[in-house]
Amino acid sequence: MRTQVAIIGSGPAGLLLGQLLHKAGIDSVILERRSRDYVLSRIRAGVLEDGTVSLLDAVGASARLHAEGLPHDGFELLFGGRRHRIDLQRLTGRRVTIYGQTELTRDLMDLRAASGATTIFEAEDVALHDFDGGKPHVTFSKGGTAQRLDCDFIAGCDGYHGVSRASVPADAMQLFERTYPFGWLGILADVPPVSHELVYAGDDSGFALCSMRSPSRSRYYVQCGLDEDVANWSDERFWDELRRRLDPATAEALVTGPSIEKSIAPLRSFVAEPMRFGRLFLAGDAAHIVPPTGAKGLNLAASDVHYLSQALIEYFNERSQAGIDAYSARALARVWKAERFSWWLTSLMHHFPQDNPFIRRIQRAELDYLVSSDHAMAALAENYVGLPY
Ligand code: RFL
Ligand code: PHB
Repeated sequence: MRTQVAIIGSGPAGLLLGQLLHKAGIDSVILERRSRDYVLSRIRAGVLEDGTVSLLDAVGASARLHAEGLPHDGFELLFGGRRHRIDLQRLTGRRVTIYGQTELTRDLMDLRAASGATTIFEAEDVALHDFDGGKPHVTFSKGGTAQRLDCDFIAGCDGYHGVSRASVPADAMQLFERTYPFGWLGILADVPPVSHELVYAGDDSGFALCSMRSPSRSRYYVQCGLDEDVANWSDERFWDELRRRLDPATAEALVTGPSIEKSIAPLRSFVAEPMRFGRLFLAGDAAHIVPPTGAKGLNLAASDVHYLSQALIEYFNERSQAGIDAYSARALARVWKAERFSWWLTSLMHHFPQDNPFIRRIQRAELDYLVSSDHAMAALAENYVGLPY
């Protein structure tokens, strides 16, 4: 089998890259380790920057997003027993859109299937070869049969645990990492959201987030210890803990019901540099992870593949290496700003076990400052809606 670009992974990064290339007449094959249904069962991101929405517009994958997604002009910070609104529209003239990653992935998969491009699900033992030379290829097996895919380039869009980054010699890469001493316990439930906008709560009892997928489906999170077992969290225990972290009026308004998904995600900041090794490019979670507090992970995957598709289009259409040579530095410049923002918001809003009362007072002073200064709020807002590409 031969293609121009072998894409490893059919998450948002791989699927969006495939469509951006397809629009430009560039052929790709996606190799995905899991089944289609498995990929579509993962509950993840919910907040899209308008840059991400524009990319989905550009590939024609946004009809359902515009019909069913929820445009949000602001969000709220809850501390000191009060909710404070961050007016994104007033501060930046921009907004975000609430649309689940699962739905976005489904839209991109449907579009890819309709375009006739090849996706091979349940591709086992994917291995990357000769990406340092001129003849890269990928081997894998499907249903027990060994196969080989020859290509001009490999795009490693296979997430944090994928094979692409692991194929790069350790001495060719620098890793930057911070782990946090807590995780997020998340729940999805078919109950109306407690508020029409997201509420980030950072009060004395620990962080909580009230988010949503639709006017009838809520997504809630509470900060939890890394040693917590989801099996010990009944729905009742979760709702009690969430109520404890909200102000009385919000807690009173909370509508509870049976969960349809419950899981714990550890929080991590991670960057691998560079994002290109010869004819292999890394994009999305394969190259970097942010803690979810800033809602940046999926949006960074989108900006990476925007830069990467431009570079590849330039190469195939104009035979110019310039975009390819610039890819890693261009992508990393935006990645590091989102890393900074996500680290900062995580540090501001969470309880760290080692924190002493001094740090708690500093966090509170910063939150007070933030909601009293338009300059500080504007800095938060412009990062939240997404820095320019
Ligand atoms: P993905 O989505 O992990 O997709 C990678 C794909 O590669 C496949 N794969 C392989 N395929 C072939 N061979 C192998 N050896 C392979 N190994 C892996 C995997 O099966 C998978 O299908 O990475 P991608 O495309 O880079 O997308 C990144 C986003 O998924 C991620 O950054 C976001 O979900 C992060 N995130 C959020 N991002 C936002 O922008 N806004 C949010 O509101 C937001 N909320 C979140 C989040 C992530 C969370 N979790 C669970 C980590 C909330 C949570 C709780
Ligand atoms: C979500 O809805 O899953 C979500 C929203 C905002 C975040 C993180 C996750 O910051």
